[in-house]
This record gives sequence, structure tokens and C-alpha cells, in this order.
Amino acid sequence: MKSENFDVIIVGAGISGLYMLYRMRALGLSSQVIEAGGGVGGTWYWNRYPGARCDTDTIEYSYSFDEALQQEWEWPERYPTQPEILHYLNHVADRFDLRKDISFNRRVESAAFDEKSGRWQVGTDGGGWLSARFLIMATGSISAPNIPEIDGMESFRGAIHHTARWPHEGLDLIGKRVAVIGTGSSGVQAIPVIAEQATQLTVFQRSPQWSVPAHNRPVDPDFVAEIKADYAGFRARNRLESGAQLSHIPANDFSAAEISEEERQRVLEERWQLGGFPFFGAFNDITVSHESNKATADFVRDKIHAIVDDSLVAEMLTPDYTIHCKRPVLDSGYFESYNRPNVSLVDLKTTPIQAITPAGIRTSEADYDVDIIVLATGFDNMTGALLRIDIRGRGGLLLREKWAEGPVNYLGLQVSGFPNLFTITGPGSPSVLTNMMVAIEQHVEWVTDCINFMVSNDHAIIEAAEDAQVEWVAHVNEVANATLWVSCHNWYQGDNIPGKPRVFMPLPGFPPYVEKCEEVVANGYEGFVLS
Ligand code: N01
Repeated sequence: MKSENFDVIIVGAGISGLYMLYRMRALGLSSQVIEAGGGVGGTWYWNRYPGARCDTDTIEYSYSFDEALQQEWEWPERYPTQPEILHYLNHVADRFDLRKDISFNRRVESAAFDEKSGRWQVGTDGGGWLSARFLIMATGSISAPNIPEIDGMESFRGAIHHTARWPHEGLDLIGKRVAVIGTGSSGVQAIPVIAEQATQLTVFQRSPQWSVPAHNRPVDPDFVAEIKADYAGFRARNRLESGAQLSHIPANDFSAAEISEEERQRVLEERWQLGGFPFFGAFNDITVSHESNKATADFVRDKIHAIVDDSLVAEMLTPDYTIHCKRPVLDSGYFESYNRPNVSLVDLKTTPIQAITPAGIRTSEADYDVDIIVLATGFDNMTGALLRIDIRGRGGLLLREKWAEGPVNYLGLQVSGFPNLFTITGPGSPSVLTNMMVAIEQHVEWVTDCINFMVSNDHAIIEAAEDAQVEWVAHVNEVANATLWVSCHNWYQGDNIPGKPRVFMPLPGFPPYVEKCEEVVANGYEGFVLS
């Protein structure tokens, strides 16, 4: 039987976990990935809802660590579909022979630091214990589904499916009456596809979205050839020059305040035609300037009203908060769906859901009979996947207690009192405000260098210092508070989860963050205690 004692345990076989395993192996460390799912892929293994697709261009939503890998892989379209990304991640697992060190269908339920041995004891749902010197939480920022508690849910005669737990065998929606609750990225992607299949689709909207067209299209082979001629250069520019944004097309270098109304409209229309995240870069200050933000929002408001035939429905679909404050959403025919005769919209702000009944959904105003309810209700983001595990550090301190008032850590990488435990793209790091691929690679590489340093220098323990952590949390708050991201209800601040402490979790600004991480290392792991 395989030993259950390792140098490194990695939780999760998604994009982070796979790359972490590859790096740990290269250091010659015995490593094991524990994965709850039946295959690799993390978010792309679980999120199989109709229309699921990434909203970052394929050319940059892929690993950059291996030149041959990035040269050989061909993506067919501008944005990859969920099956294509899963295919890619399976290819990576095979190409680097990663599966032999991954334990599938095994969920980590607990992890406790043993102060005597300086090792982590990890408990899984299959029973038994594993132990390791280093514990790396590659559990994903957006992976713990949010299943709302609605009265009567268990009484529903039909089926209820969360978008992130979609049946692997698919779901036949032809001829069905379908309800979708939630209009975030998942709902907005699923709605146009479901609308084409279902007899009747009723969308239950709590907050409207400033969605912009994705403009998906086949990739241009000339463009790809040009990138691949210097892929390393393209990646480097993406990482630091354009700040690991969700598009390689940089923002314009002016504010709305600097140009005339006519020029604003021209620039916004040009960006609208580009589609996707470049739209939000029409001005260089949409996340900090009310003027640029309002000009952009007004433009999208007009677009929504131009697309949606029924002006009352268009009004219901138009947000009243700052644009780009909630995580931006891209769509392919979302607003157009509401012009279909089989699609209707229910505004939960004016008519909240009261219960799920055996026949469907009851709001304060009406009963809606449906066959299938789709919960596109998102996730307990950034902290959920970590806090659903019983993680105990020094003295048995529970991470859940340490984070009772919100997540605290140093660099988004380590929590004081939890030695040798690393979080990949944890709260307090740029993570979800960037192209996740870039943020993940940067974290995996930093952790690899750190572990290599420890092993080479005979250090047993690394742990975030409490004072460095306090300073870091204050820094994250200060940076976030200077932006418009704190001006609305969004999941960056945990607003979507009842009772979750309201703390802005990701850190805006990738290049300064990378600089800080490098400076910490250059100063001998400043802010960490090594022993
Ligand atoms: O989740 P969300 P998601 N009753 O939290 C509503 C990434 N992603 O799965 O806004 C009724 O954004 C909630 O309302 P409100 C991306 O980073 C990327 O869509 O909280 N409604 C909201 O409308 C994204 O941001 C891709 O008021 C309830 C919706 O449900 C993140 O994942 C694709 C409710 C949830 O939206 C999460 O996206 C998919 C309740 N009790 C996801 N609770 C791409 O790459 C919540 N809602 C394209």
C-alpha cells in the first residue's frame, strides 16, 4: 500500500493543484493531491451548466510554464468552452503524468497542525489520516457552491440543480418549464442556451447585471501565429504591463473627463464592438472615477434599452449601481433572450421568493409552476472552500474562528498560527481581480521557491508573523477602499452570503503585489518567521 506520509499534500486538482504538483515533483518532494471530484479540472470539472465558457481569451487562459505545451495546444475559439478547458487540463495531467500522485473521489474534511512533529495531519471522508510537512490549499477561490435556504425546497416535485453541480450526463431541457434563480456570470451564460431548449423559462433576478457582449468568434490563425512567435514575450507583457487583466488589450490611457461627449460615445462604441473585457477599458479609471464610471454605465443602459423590446423589462434589467462594481459579466445574447416569447423575468427586489412549493416557486405576488429549478446562485467565494474544512493550527486554533470577522493573512499566502500551510490565490491577494491563470502561476512559483529555500536551508517551519499580517490586512483595506468596488453589493465583500463578514477580500493591483512578494523574498522572507 502506498505510504500516506508525504512531504507535501495539495488539496484540489484544479489549475492550481496540477501546477503545484508538477513543481513539487520537480523539487524531488513526495507529493499527493487530494481531490473530491472524480477527475482533474477543479472549477472546470464541476461547472457543466449549459453555455459554460471562460470569459478570458484562450490565448491567455492557459498555462505558460511549459513552452512546448503552449506551442502545441490549439484553441478553436476566442473563449474556451467548459469541455475544451477540461480537455486541456486532462491533456496537461497526462502529458506530465500527474495522475499517479492524485487521489480522486476523496474529500479533505480536516487538517490539524501537530506542534510536536511539525506536520499536518489531514483527514478525508474515506477515513484514515495522511500527513505532510507542507499543506497547500489549492481549493479555488470560486468553488464552494452557495445553495440558498429557501422554505419548502425539499417539497419540490421536480429537480433542483446548482450550476456548479450540473449532472455529468447532462440534462434534457426540451419541453420543460425551467426556472433560473440568479443572474451572475453563470446565469447570464446559461439563460440564452436554456431559453432555446425550454418550453418556458422564468428568470428570477435579485440584481440586474451590467453585462456586455462577449463577441466570441473563431480564433484568427494569423493572430495566434504572431503570439506564438513570441509567446513568452506576450505572457510577460500580460503579467506586468497590462496588470494581469482579463484581456491583453490594454485600457485607453485617458479618462472620460479628458474628452468630449462625442468622443466618449465613439470610444465606448468602438470598445463595445471589440467585446468582452476590453469594453471596461474604454477609460483608464472606471474603477475609481465616478465620471468615467457613469459615462460607461449610461452607455450600457442605452444599449440594454435598445436591445430589449419591452421597455418595462428593459428597465427591470438595468442596474442602478456603479458598473464594474460587481464582477463584470460577458454574454452571448443575454438581453436578446428577453425578446423571446418563452422567456419571462421576475424581479425579486419587488416580489421576493417566499417558498418553493411542490409545483414550483412562490413569490410575494404569484405562483410559477416549473419542472426544473436551476440555482445560478453562485458561491461562498474566496473563504468558503477553506472554511468548510475543519482546519486547526497551533494550539488547536480553528481557522473558522481566526476568520470569524473576515479573512486575515499575510500576502494572501499564509495565516499566522497556521505554519507551513499555504493558500493559492487566497483572500488578500489579487486572485479574482486578475486572469486567474496568471495569479495562480505567480502563487505556485512563489510557494515553490519558498519551499525550496526552506528545504535547502534546513528550515522546518515558516509562518506569517502576526504584526506583518495586521499590516497586510490594513493595506488590502486601504487599497480597496480607494476604489468603486466597495460602492455596491458584491461577492468580493461577501455580500451574497447571509451573515458573512463584510470585508473586501481580493487585493486590487497585480504588479505592485508581485513586486511586494519579490521584495519579501529579497529581504529574507520578511514578515515570516522561519525556524
Ligand atoms: O455567481 P454570482 P456566478 N435568491 O455570485 C443571485 C466566475 N464565473 O456563479 O447579485 C436570489 O456572480 C445573485 O444575486 P445578487 C466569475 O468570477 C466566471 O454567476 O447577490 N438570488 C446573483 O445574481 C463570477 O463572478 C465565468 O443580488 C440569489 C447570482 O445569484 C463568479 O464565478 C462563468 C440568491 C449569483 O451570481 C460567480 O458567478 C461563471 C438568493 N438567495 C462564473 N443568492 C466565466 O468565466 C444569490 N443570488 C464566464
